[in-house]
Amino acid sequence: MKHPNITLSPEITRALNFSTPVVALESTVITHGLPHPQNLELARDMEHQVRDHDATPATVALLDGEIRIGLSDEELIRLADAESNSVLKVSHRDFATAILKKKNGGTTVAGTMFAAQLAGIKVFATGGIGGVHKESSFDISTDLRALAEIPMIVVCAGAKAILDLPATLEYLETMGVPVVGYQTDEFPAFYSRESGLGVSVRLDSPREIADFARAHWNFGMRSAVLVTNPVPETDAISKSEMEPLILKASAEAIEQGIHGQKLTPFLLSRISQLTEGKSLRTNLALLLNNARLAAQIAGEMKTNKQVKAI
Ligand code: PSU
Ligand code: MN
Repeated sequence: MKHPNITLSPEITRALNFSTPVVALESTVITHGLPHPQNLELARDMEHQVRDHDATPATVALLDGEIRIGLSDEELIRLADAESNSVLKVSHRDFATAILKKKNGGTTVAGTMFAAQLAGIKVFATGGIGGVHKESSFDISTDLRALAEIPMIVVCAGAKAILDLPATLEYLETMGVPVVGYQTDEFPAFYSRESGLGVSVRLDSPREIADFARAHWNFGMRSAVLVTNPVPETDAISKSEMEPLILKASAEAIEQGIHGQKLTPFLLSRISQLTEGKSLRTNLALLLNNARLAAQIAGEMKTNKQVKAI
C-alpha cells in the first residue's frame, strides 16, 4: 500500500504482504486516556497480548506529521512520554492539522479505523468506543460515524460508561452497525459487565465472529462490526458502584465547563481518582482482554478458506 502520508513498519508490510493476521491498536489511550507510566506499560502489554495470540500488532499514531502504522519501542516511549497538551488527539478532522504542523498525535477509535482501513487491516482492538455524551446530546463522538462508514471488526468492552448508553446504541442501530455480544446477551458498560441494555446478536467464538463479519460484508454492507467483550469478572466493577461516581464526575465537568475533546480524558481520570485507582486497573484489564480476542478473530479471518478480499 502506497500512500504519501502513511508509513508502515517493515514488520506490518511483511504481515500484510503475506496475509498473516494483523490487529490495529489505537494510541489516544496512550496519549490522553491513561496516566504515565501505566500508558507505556499498557501499550507494550497490548502488543504482547496480540503477539502471544499469533497476530502482529499495528499501533497507529502520528509522529512529526506522518501517519505511522506499526511502531518501534522507542516510538511508543516517545508517545507515552509526551505531555498530553503537546500531542494531538487525532480524529477525522485533526489529520490535516497534524500533517501540516508536523505534530505527534494519538489516534482515536475513528482516527485509527480511518488509517488502518487504508492499509487493508480488518481487525482493531480498543478499550471502549466513544458515543453520545450525557453532558450534551450534541457531543457525539466521531467514533460512531467511523463505525457507520468503515468495514472493520472493532473489539471493545462496550461504550464508555460515562456516556449516554441508550442513545449511543440507538445511534448505532440507525447507522446499521451490528453490535455483537461476545458470550453475552447484554451490552457491556466498560467498567461493568452489565448495563441492562441488549446487543443485536450474541456470538460465542472468534470463529463465529469472523463468519458473521464475512456474511455482513459479502452481502454488501459497508459498516463496521462492533464486538463487545465484557471485562473479566475478576476486574469488573458493578454498575451500582460506578453510577454515583460517574454522576459526580459528570456534574464536575459541567461545573468546570469542560467539553469537546477534553471531556472524555477528564471523566476517565476523575473516575480513577474517585475509585482510588480501581477503575484504572479495570480499564487496563479490559484493554488486554480486547487485544487477546481481536488477535483470535484476526486469526480466524485468515485461516478460514472462504476468506474473500473485501
Ligand atoms: N478506550 C479507553 N480509553 C480511551 C479511549 C478508548 O480505554 O481513552 C479513547 C478512544 O481513542 C476513543 C476516545 O476514540 O477515547 C473517545 O473520545 P471522544 O469521546 O472525545 O470522541
Ligand atoms: Mn466528543
